[in-house]
Amino acid sequence: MHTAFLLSWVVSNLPAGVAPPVPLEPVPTPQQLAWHEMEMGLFCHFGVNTFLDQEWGDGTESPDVFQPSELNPRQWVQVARACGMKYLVFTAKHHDGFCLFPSAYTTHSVASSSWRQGKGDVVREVAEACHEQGLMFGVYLSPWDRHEPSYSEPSRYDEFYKNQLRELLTQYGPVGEVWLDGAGSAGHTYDWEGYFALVRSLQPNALIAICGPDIRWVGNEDGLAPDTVWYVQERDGKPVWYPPECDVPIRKQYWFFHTHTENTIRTPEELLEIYYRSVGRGAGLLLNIAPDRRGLLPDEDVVALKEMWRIVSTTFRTNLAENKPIIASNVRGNDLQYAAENLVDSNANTYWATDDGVTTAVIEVDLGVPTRFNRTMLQEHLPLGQRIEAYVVEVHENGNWKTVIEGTSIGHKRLDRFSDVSADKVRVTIRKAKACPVLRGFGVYCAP
Ligand code: FUL
Repeated sequence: MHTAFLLSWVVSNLPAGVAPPVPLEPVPTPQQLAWHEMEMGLFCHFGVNTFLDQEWGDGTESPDVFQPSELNPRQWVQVARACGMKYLVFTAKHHDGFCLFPSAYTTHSVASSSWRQGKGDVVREVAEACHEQGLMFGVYLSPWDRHEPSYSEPSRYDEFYKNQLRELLTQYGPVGEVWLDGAGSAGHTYDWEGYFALVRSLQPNALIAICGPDIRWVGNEDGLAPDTVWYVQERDGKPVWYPPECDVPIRKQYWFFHTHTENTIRTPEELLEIYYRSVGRGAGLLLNIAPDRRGLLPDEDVVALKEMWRIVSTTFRTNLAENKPIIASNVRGNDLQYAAENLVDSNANTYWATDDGVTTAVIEVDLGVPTRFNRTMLQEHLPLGQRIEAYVVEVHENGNWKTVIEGTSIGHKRLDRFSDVSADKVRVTIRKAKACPVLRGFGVYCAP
């Protein structure tokens, strides 16, 4: 008999394993889960402001000022991809109302510009570049519109806005995120529910962010999440999965390109700090690099981002705990399926879990020899909900256990930094959890 056959016969006749933990509701939608995996996206603010050295246009700008000389969104997407970004959000219309696509509902658009004799469509080029190169494409369509005359009549404006949404969501292929900015809208009534329903019907996989129900604004424009990040939030009186996205411009204060602002470009070290305090705290990072008047991402900004990404990828290239011996104080049903080995196997789909009711536990990795490191990474298995509330990381150095980190939430990813240690063992104690902990990954790294 073939061994392969024998093996499959044995496996298929094994008793069914211990049941997985019951999901801790609410849990993320498949689209939110996929978004957590993306971690980082590129925000691109581009429009009439780019050519006028301004941040907020008032809607009186002439479409003719929009004259990119070398527009090439493929370059934007290449940069994003090379720097670990998995999506791009583009300003199809900012507060000035100027549409970067030839909307049929207004004349305030690229169709009225002498640029490419009114035949240009920036949204199309950005969407195509994203789709070609495998980046998720997202749109920013400012609800606040300072040009559109119907804006003063909310119900008429709602129709106008929905028409523009429909254009963007039906003519440019898959749209993965719709970014609904709340700026400038205080006191105005929008048919938000109607907008959401339209997005759901036309692009059921699109995440509706900020004023929408799928992704929340982190609450500042510095790219920083608080140290403790809870995905479950109260919205309309109901607990829902509502993870934060940190949006931040690479040039301090400037979402759009301005001349003579190179001195405001954040340094690679500052960008790294942002990375640790957004992605490293379980939030998403949406970093803005504004295309310049050529229609390209400026070289200086790209250099800073690339250097930040080089440091991140060098740091996290080698997981010193990978496939090292690991033990746990409790394994669900003593079933191999939930073994602690799953934490260091580099397989994102397997996880370690404890028995129901066991909300404190320890895992310990044996590195074999004293090993230098200064970073750890923890990841929860989010399909079963966010569970862990407090944990401690200790290292075994010169024969003694020493605490290096006392943390709270983990979520999709928690990166912790501490000064160099030289330890032969490292352990993580889960001190408090809302239900039995379910972790999918643990990493130990040495940043240069
Ligand atoms: C803000 C806007 O007012 C800024 O211009 C920019 O678009 C930023 C992302 O959101 O609310």
